[in-house]
Amino acid sequence: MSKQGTVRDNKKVSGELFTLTYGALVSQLLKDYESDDEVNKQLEKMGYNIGVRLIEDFLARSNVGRCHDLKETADVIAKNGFKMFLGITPQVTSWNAMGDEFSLIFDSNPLAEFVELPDGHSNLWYSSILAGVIKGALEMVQMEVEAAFVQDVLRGDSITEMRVKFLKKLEDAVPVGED
Ligand code: MYR
Repeated sequence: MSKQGTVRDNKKVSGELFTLTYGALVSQLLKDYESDDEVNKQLEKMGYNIGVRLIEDFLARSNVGRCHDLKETADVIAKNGFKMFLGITPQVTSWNAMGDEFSLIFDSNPLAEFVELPDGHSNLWYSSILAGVIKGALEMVQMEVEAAFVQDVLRGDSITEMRVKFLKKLEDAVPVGED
């Protein structure tokens, strides 16, 4: 096998392993918590904790500077953030009139490949962890947002869509002992 083939195969295997690992995490949460709502919350919380850490890595590895408006931020999230960590580029679309809310449409979702939702879990938002990642990462650049999936092909919707709403600009935190 060529070296290039091996690299591609390894990437595919680690992608599959990633999908399976995430599936195992969701399955475990479904056992541990009584309601889908609670599982959604847990996934979001985990994502938030990942996001607050991942942003540092993102800013260090990308050449992205400060964004001037939410449109720029949305593009950076889709074209740089998702590309860097998941190898996908969701479409940025459906801006509201105020320009403070947009959608990310996922044509592919590495977390959910070959996944079927188990019966009886119609309130589960399988990929909620990603909404949490966005919230956590943006909070670290002083932006409070709401983020949630509003459509998911796993639930029978025609597309997978995350809605992101800018809430407010956060003040820079004052380091402990310096206020
Ligand atoms: C700024 O204005 O300071 C730059 C804002 C950049 C925000 C980038 C957020 C990256 C989120 C990564 C999402 C990855 C999901 C797997």
